[in-house]
Amino acid sequence: MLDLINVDYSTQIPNNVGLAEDRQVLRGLERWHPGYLDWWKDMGPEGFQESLVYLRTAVSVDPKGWAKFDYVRMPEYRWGVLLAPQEEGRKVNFGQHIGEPAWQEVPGEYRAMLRRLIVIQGDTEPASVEQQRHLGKTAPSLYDMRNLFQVNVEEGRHLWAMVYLLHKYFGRDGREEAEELLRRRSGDADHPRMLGAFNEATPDWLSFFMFTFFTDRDGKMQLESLAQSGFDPLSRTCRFMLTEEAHHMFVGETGVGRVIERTCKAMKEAGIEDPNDLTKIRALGVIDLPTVQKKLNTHYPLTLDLFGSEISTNAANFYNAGLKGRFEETKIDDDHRLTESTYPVLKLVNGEIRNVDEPALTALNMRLRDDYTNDCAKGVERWNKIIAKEGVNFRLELPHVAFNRQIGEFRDVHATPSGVLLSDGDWAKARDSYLPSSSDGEFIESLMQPQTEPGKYAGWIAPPRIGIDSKSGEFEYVKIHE
Ligand code: BYC
Ligand code: FE
Ligand code: FE
Repeated sequence: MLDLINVDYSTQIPNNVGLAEDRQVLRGLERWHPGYLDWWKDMGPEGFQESLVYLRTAVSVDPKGWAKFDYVRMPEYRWGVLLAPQEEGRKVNFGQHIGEPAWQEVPGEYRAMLRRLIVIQGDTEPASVEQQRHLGKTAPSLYDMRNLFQVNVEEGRHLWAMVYLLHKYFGRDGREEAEELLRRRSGDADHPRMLGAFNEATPDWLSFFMFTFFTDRDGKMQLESLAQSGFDPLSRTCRFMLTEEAHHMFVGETGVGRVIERTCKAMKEAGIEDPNDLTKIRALGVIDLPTVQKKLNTHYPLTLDLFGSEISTNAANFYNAGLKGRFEETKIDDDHRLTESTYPVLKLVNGEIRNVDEPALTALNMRLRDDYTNDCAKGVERWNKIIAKEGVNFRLELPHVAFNRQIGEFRDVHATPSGVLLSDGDWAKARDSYLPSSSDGEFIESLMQPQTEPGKYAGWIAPPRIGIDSKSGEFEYVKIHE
């Protein structure tokens, strides 16, 4: 009898999908495994492959307790294939097949579309590990270093999740796609990762925290939409990935929160009231709030680009086919077909930014992006509460969606963070007041000195309120030389 909650360790690949009885898929994955380990050693965290890291490993998919914490050398991490338990009688919940039983096999007519969705999802996971591989060397504490590596090994597991689907359901072309996922490289001129944001650098820890706040949150939104899928194995995979994703966003939100807290406290101690007095604030060895805003201005638009064009026939086709739904699809009270309804889309009309009603089906990217923006805005308000509590007169804001975009309706225009359109010349003059300049970057880089003593934190970031797995702040989260 297959135990769908607990993980089977009898094969090299921990899983709850009965791999031991699925010889062909098991063999395929065992053949892929060495290439994965080579990739991890080449492109995973640089300089810490032999260190003992206090990591959580998924040992179950029981929501009441699925993780076990222990010291692990990262290359020995047990990356597993874990799907949320199958729901009895689950149906396709939207699109033209609404009401039909959810598919346990790939519907032939949707094979190409589904494979593409899975490959794009899979491609982002190793990309983020590549983008973050150099950050261990400048970690502000062992606690933060451990969180970085936790995120990294779980993104590795998310790659496994997609590779399992490719091997199990897509035969030879699935196996070829799985090979390609190990071949592309973030930022590589010849073999880049598929989506824009995953080819950008993550130069410092403030960028890492912004990335896990903003870009992992795109992960959340996309996974939520794919968790609605009528293709049941994809839905079950994404549902379990979402439980891990929560920690990644926690790392980002608390990371930025701790940067802000430290800056405000240092300003107060030094009697500095003006948040724009950069010279004095930077002399304290903390990151001024206007520069935090500039980092936010970098990562939010890059992530908005990951939602694709506002108007997209791809998105309409994914939905119609029952492959990719809306955020919280089953909680929405409408016909779940969207053939008659409209959705307001922000567009550029005769040089003005305006809301235009568009067919809801083709506006699904815009809708998901709006849901994402709402989710981000709540987090930004929690940051603003920290600033207000420290008595500093400053607010962080999400820039307007027309600001600094590469994809969609606003890709060819320049706009200020408040959404006023600018000429090319005015943009060139104003750019460095909106986005990090090279001197801002150099200043942040100058702060990125490692702090590897247990219980100590770099001067630009406050300690966390609580540790991981109820451990104390003094706990040695990474034993670097063991
Ligand atoms: N960069 O109709 P359009 C995560 C392409 S993050 C480059 O506008 P569509 C994670 C597009 O592929 C979640 N190319 O967009 C986070 C299409 O190409 P083709 C990842 C882009 O298809 C942190 C063309 O432009 N998962 O998990 O409706 C750490 C026209 O496309 C971009 C997913 O994204 C871009 N930004 O929507 C670790 C879910 N945007 O077909 C992990 C799966 C668009 O003409 N993906 N293009 O060659 C999707 O649902 C959709 O592919 C997208 C794009 C939402 C990404
Ligand atoms: Fe992921
Ligand atoms: Fe993530």
